[in-house]
Amino acid sequence: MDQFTADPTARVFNGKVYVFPSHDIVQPDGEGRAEWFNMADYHVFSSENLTDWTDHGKILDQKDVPWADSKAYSMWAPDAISKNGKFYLYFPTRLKEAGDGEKGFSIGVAVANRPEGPYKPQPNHIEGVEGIDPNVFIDKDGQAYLYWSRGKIYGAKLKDNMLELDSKAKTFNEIPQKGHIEGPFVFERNSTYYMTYPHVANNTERLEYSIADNPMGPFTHQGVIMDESASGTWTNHHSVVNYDDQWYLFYHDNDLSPDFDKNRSIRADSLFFVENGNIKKVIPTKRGVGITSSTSEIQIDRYSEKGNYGAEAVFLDRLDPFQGWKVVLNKPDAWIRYNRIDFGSKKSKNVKIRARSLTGGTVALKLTGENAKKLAEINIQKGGNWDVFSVPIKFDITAVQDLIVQLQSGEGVEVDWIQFDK
Ligand code: FUB
Repeated sequence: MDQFTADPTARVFNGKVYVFPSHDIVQPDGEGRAEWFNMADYHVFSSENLTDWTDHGKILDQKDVPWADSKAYSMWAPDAISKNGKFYLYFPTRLKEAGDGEKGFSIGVAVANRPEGPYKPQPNHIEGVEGIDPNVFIDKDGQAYLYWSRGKIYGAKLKDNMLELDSKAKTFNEIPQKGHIEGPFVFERNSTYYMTYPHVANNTERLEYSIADNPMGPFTHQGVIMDESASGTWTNHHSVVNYDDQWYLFYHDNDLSPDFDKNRSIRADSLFFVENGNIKKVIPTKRGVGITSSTSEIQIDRYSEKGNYGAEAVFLDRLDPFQGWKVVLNKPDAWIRYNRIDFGSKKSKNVKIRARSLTGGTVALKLTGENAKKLAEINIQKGGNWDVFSVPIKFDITAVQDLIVQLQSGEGVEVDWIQFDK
């Protein structure tokens, strides 16, 4: 919520999730390229609980890459992987004096002793690679593979030093050829190799996958992981990671830049497999992943699901999206559900709600499932200003619960956050 991020690769290192995204910026004055991606550097982020994230700051800048055009602002989608105690950051950028288009791109490696860096770029890019969107997969036998794209997907073995190709590049021609394809991400589960990628089958990129019994294919097209974004954002770019026995899809959309889809924001949602190993389509949510403490300001505008009518999330301030959203409950019965709130073991006494309504209304809070009784009813008094309303809750709640927030009566109630106290 404090910068634009895109193309997230999530990896588990030392028991934590590290996310290596691209870093979109607004075009700097007199530099970069108008109406296009502008990306000068990379940051890395980490989290143990997928709720609280640390930004470890800048780990690589275009001006420090010896072989790159230091003014290209083309530090596109990266990947990172660990081998033999070292951490390798793979990144595409434009070669010195390259022309426009993907042709001028190659892929480089920067090496560190810790996931947080500092990363030292190699003097040259990887010989024999023209393209973008590097992805590295290390198989169970220790063999590493590099995949990348340039309209199609390519792949080759990597040498043990992780810095050079160890085979001729192969073009994966069996992956659908009609419509632009980029951003390969390969992972293995139960001896099946999943080649996942953004593909423009219709208007914008959707996430698809193919499978094989070998990291070098041939791959068979299997299905769609995520449909085209409703926002119209042209790109999507993703990674798949298993953390604490749960699979997650990291991807991006244009949440903080609704009018310009080249200033993107990363997201994550849980991913599930069906019994035959196929991937269940992931429905994007702003709720995302992780557990939210009941005593924090619960941003219910980032809900897991909403009812069919009368509830929407809109910016608190359209001119400053970084302030986040509010939920507007327009009509009686309009509702949203926010999943996985941790109420702990000590009972909550009161609930606070930051809200406002021009005409006034009553908001009901309910739990789901067997506990689906009314937890509280909060009367939001008529008035144009934000206020914090507090009421006692009607019964004891503990443990992790999903919460429903529903307009019981009245119209046009706006809610910023909800917080329980002990
Ligand atoms: O972020 C720049 C480019 O947009 C990436 O390299 C592509 O995968 C797409 O997300």
